[in-house]
Amino acid sequence: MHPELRSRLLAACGPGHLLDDPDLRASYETDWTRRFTGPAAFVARPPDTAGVAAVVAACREFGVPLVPQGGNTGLVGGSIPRAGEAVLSLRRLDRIEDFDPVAGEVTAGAGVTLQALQEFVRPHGWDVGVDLASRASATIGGMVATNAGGVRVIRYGPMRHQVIGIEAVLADGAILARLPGLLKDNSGYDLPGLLAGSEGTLAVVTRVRLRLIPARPARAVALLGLPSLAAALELLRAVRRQAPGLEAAEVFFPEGLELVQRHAGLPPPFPRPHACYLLVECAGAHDPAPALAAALESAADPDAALLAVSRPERDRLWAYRERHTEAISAEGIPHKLDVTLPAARLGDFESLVRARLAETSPHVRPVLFGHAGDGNLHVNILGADPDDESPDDAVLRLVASLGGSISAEHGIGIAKKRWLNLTRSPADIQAMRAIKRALDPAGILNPGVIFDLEPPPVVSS
Ligand code: 2HG
Ligand code: ZN
Repeated sequence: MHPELRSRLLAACGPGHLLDDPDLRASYETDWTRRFTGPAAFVARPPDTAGVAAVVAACREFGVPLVPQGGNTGLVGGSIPRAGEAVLSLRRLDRIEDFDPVAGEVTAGAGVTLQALQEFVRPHGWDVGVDLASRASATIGGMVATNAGGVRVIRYGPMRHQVIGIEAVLADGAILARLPGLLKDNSGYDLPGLLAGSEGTLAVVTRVRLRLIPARPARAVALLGLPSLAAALELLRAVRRQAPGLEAAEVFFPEGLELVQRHAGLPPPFPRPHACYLLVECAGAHDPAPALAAALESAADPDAALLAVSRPERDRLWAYRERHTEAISAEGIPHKLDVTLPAARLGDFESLVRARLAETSPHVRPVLFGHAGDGNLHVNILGADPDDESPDDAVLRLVASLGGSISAEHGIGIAKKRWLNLTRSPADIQAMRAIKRALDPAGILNPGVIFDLEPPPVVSS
């Protein structure tokens, strides 16, 4: 490393926070799935926004591209170096500030974990609108940068909907500050909205002002075994109409349940197996259990229906769904696809995708689960070589042909950029490239994520 770059980085990060020893870099160089891995030139861990700005400015001057990284829970290779870029870790920006318990707003540094923020606001009667299984490691900055979804989108929307202000470092080291944020603000382009979901390619998110949701202490969770996804979706329609405060509507299937039982040591939830499992959660100020039980009464088989109200019982039911990701990972290195379908096509998609994979890649094992209420299924594929993209290709082409999107919540990263043109038009991609060129002309922020600056050869649709 050039001595001047080293001294500027050391001044920005402080002693012990510029890591170039391979052992110290290792945990920043491989993603959670273990599918994406690459050597970093170094890892810079600045303590605050000024430090981030100084790192970005120095790296830009010396032509070192940067990969911003939060809790490293991404699943699409978007926060892992690919060609010797440096990792810019935001984890030390972990301050929670300016909590307004009257308005229900808070400012979180990019490195605050979701769980730390939940634990901070909940005793005051507030909660974070987004929740996800990796809450102990996922950071608020990464969740905004990827527009994370999770299990409450059906009620509160994804991360972008929670953001009312943002502070971010631009590619030239300038600090863009839209803090503290206003609930209504139509004074020009919505920059926080643009940066949410930009996957670290336009700016480095350093602080975020979030609107909170009222904590809803009265909760009820139901887990149901059903004969098909179509039956689960039909029951969900009834729950939506009749049960107040639906917060989550999740599905999984026997292949995922078997992995969860085996790797997490959980007992079967019901005396006999079912083709599809639906988990719903309702929450409000008053006990939602009676209305939820009434909504389920006519449709659910009493031997395949569990209702939980107390926290430990609810957690016990949620474990069947939340532990899918770790159980799949314990079985092998999956290809992870994360797709949305128009609501009316979701039921067809489940059977079509299994048939398509059986035909095109008979050696792979698909594991499906996801957020039924959002039309979002996670298609995990076990048994495929890490570099064999043919099963991914088969699934994503099917999604495109049914009018869906190739990414519902995990983003494009590097894993899916080959297929971006299947569901985004040439005009869309051209506009995104123009924004990237305007904000990061030297291409130092997360190069090669979402798309390459020079158009790659296209996949014919
Ligand atoms: C979830 O819904 C996450 O649990 C992870 O989005 C999905 O592991 C996956 O594919
Ligand atoms: Zn998900």
